[in-house]
This record gives sequence, structure tokens and C-alpha cells, in this order.
Amino acid sequence: MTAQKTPWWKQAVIYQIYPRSFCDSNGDGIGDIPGIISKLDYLKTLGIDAIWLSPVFRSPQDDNGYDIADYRDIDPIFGTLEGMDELIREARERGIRIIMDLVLNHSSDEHRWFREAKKSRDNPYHDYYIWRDGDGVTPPNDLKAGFGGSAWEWVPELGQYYFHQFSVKQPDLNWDNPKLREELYDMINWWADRGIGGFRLDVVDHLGKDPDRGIMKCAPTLHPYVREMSQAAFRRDDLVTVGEAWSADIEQAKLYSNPDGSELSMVFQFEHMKIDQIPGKEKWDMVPIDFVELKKIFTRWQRALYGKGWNSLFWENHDLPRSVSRFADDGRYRVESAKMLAILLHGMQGTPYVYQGEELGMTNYAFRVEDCRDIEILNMVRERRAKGWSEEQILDAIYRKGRDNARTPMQWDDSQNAGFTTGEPWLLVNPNYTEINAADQVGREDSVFSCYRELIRLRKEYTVFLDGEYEPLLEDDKRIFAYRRSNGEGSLLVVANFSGETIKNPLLAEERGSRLLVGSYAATDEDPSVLRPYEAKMLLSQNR
Ligand code: TEU
Ligand code: CA
Repeated sequence: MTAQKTPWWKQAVIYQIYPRSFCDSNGDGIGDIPGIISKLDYLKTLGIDAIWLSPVFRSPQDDNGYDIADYRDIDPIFGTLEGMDELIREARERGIRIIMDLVLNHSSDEHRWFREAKKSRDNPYHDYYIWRDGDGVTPPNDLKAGFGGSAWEWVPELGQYYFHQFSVKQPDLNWDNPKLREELYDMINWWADRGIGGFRLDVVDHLGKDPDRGIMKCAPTLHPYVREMSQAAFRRDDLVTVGEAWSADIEQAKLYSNPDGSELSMVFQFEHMKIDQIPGKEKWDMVPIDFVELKKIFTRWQRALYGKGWNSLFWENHDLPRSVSRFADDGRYRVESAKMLAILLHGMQGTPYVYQGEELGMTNYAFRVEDCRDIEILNMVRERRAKGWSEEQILDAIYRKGRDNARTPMQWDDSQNAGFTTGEPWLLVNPNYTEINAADQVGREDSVFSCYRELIRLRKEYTVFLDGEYEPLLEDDKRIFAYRRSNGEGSLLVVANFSGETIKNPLLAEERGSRLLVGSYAATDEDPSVLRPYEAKMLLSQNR
């Protein structure tokens, strides 16, 4: 390694909070900032270094805050600006940084800029958005919006359409306007001045677009814009920046996470998350997971970004189903499964992200349609009913892929509403909270929580986590996920049985002379010649 010091975020673990579902302090059924402050000690116990906070800005909540009406204020359902400052301070005191979620591709249609923009074609804010003339009958082209319908919405007063890639209440901002870009950079600096530790950039790949040519993302303007933003706002205060980029392939990711710091610290790429989806179709159109392919994806990313970029590591976020339900067993072997997924991911190179409740092994929930709240689900139900899908197909799709799975309230204890609220929760609580909850797990050594805490601690103790080179093992095995990471100090062996059967352990010889750091079963009842259902082990051998 060079003499340059390692940035803090390369040895950090980041915890994502979905504020609405984390902890409610005032009984209105919606999680809030004082609620988060009250749980900082819990997060300190877990050992995380930073919190990525999904949006808490002022918003009509059409897409749960991903539709921002004022980038410089906090929504009253979450608290106040003073409360936010207090959160930043209280977190800092516990060695935790706050990462804010910047939604810069679009604003809310209730943002002052958009209200102004709609007034007239020569309003100074008109060009902050993307408009095309038309007749109100035929939109400029066929582009479709993420949450249903055309990407073009007619505004009769102006005789123009505006462009929106997500809901109609999320008009796209016009990044080709330098004044808009300056205004956004000022806002980012304003937050950094308040002591923010970094930013997550929503749909960063969509910032460069060319709708007239049918291009919604990754237009040639994209990377120049990201570099400009980085120059103007990110190169200060050791900020960490992570872009969400569903379209990112390895070459794109190398640009975004270039070690020269010209763009971002890292991106979320989603190749492993598209594994159960028919290519070119929607997330609801599913195929069984090809396990060997899943391993190949991880291997490719681990190898390609080694020394050339930086990976973000995750199984879950607020848009994805729960990982135990999706990739492993959320029934009999739920605990072992959750630990297995954690061990596999945390042994890799990159910055791990833990999504609230993942550290408890929280699961999906079989929603009824009328209990769903997510705009994406509700839109899918409408579209798929029209296409002739049965109710059974629809419920199955929601159960397996719906975003509300991740958004059920955090399960704190076994009291009413899982200790999340004293009121009526905005989204129902998963009834398994009596069994799966933080109060039960924090002090218990064999819990999923303790496994996460141990992994987070270990990552700071051994340099092999930071810079060990990745070597896949048993690549064609259909049940075992195994790899080794090695650097000058030692070598880490991770082996995981991704099945519900007890199988022979083909890596027994490799394990000799190494020490078990953490496993998904208690070490004491270990029979080394086999791997039990969802058994994962992380072993270390140190060079002398
Ligand atoms: O998600 C980006 C995005 O493309 C989503 O539509 C994604 O495909 C979908 O959630 C998968 O189920 C980001 C945010 O993470 C998401 O919560 C927002 O709804 C979206 O942007 C719009 O801001
Ligand atoms: Ca509240």
C-alpha cells in the first residue's frame, strides 16, 4: 500500500435507517428523528461507523421522502432542523457519522422551483425542469415512467409536457442547466457545513440523460457532471459518497469509484440483485436463482475492482426484499441463514451496508394488497391486474419482491407493535416480532445481532479484510460458496453451505492450522468433516 492514508470508509460498516420505520417517539405511528436519537446507543453497541439516513427532507411523501419539496428543511413528520443538528451531534459523540440521501435526479412537484416553473415558460425556474411542447394527446415519445404510465406529463396552462422518470409527483431536474447544478452544489455544501459525514446519491446514473434520444441514464454528460459535483462539493471533510446505480457495470463502477477520488467513493451496483429476474423484464418477472452464477458475479466484482475502485457490499436496502427470505431460509434455519449471509458478505472487500433489521434476521411478510403502502407495489397491482394476472400471482410477487417487505417497522422488543410505536403504525408490524426482536438478541451471544457485531469488530482488527486479494474456491459447486482472501499478514477462508442439507466439507484440509473467527453455529458442537444446513465459517491463518 502507498503512504497515503486509508480513507475511514474503507474500514467502516454503514447502517441504513429508513426513518419512517425505525422508531417513533411521539405515537403518530411514523418513525422520526428523536426516535433515531433514542436508539444511537443500540447502534453504538452494534459497532457501526456511519448511518445512511433515507430522506428526511420536507416532502409530500408520495414516494416516502424520495420526492423532496425543500432540500434545506426537515419534514415535520420526522422532526426539525434543530433536531437534525442534534442527531448529527449525538451521533458524532458516539463516533457515528450521518450520511444523507440526496435525491438530485428529481424534486417533488411541490418544490418551490417546480411551482415557479409551471407559472410560465419565461419564469427563471422553468428551465430547472425538462419540458417539451406538445398537443396534450401524443407525448413527445414512448418513454415510460418507473412508477407507471408515460414519462411525460401534460401541463395544459403551458402547452407543454414535463419529463418524469418516476412518479408524476417527481419531475426530473434539468441537469443541463448550470444554474440548477450550482444551486444543488450550494445545498450540498450547506449540509456539509452542518457536519454531515457523507452522501448517498439516489439514482446517480440518471443525472445524465437525453430524453429526446430515448436515453434515461448514462448519457455522455453523466460522468462530467459527477466530476463537477465532486469538485464543487465532495472533496472536503473526509466525506464518503455512494451513488445508487442500477445500470452500473464494472467499467462504469471503475469510473464512479476511481481511487483518484475524481467522482465518488463507491457505487451500489445491482448485478447480484437482478439474479432472480428475467433479463429485460421487470423485477416481478422472476426466474429461480442460479447459485453458480451468483458466485460468479461476486467473484467478478471482487476481482475487477481490486486496486481499481471500491465495492459496496449489501444484501438489503429499503427497495429490496429481506435477504433471509430471498436467498436462504426464513423458517427453520433462519438464524443460521442470516448469519451465513452476513459472514459471506463481510469477508469480502468493500464497505458493507447493513439495512435496519437485517442484523436481527428480519423476514418478508405475506401482505394483503390492502395493507401495502408502497407506490411501486400499488402501481404493479393495477398494471398486472389489467394484464390478467391472478390475485395469487400478484400476492406472490409482492411477497417475494415488494418493497414493503423491508419497510415493516423495526422490531425492538416483544411488546405491542414491537416497541416501534405506542400508536397505530403506518405500515403493519410483522407478527413474528414476538420471536424476532432486538431486546432478545442484543445480550445473547448466539444471536444474529451478536454475529454482526463480531463481524464489524473483526473487520477493524485484521488488515486482510481491507486489502486481501480475493480467490474463489469450489466455483462450480452448487451448494457451497467459498473463497479465500490473502495479504502479507495472513489468509481468511470463508466457507458457506447455501443449502438446507448436511453435506461433506471438501475444504477440511484447508481449514487445518487456522482459527475459527466466527461461524453460523456455536463452535463447541462443531463436527469439522461436515457442513450443517446453512453453516458458514470464517477462518483465519496468520503468517509468522
Ligand atoms: O430507487 C431507484 C430505482 O430505480 C427504483 O425504482 C428501483 O428500481 C426500485 O425501487 C426497485 O424496486 C431509488 C430509491 O432507492 C427508491 O426508493 C426511490 O423510489 C427511487 O429511487 C426514486 O427516487
Ligand atoms: Ca413520529
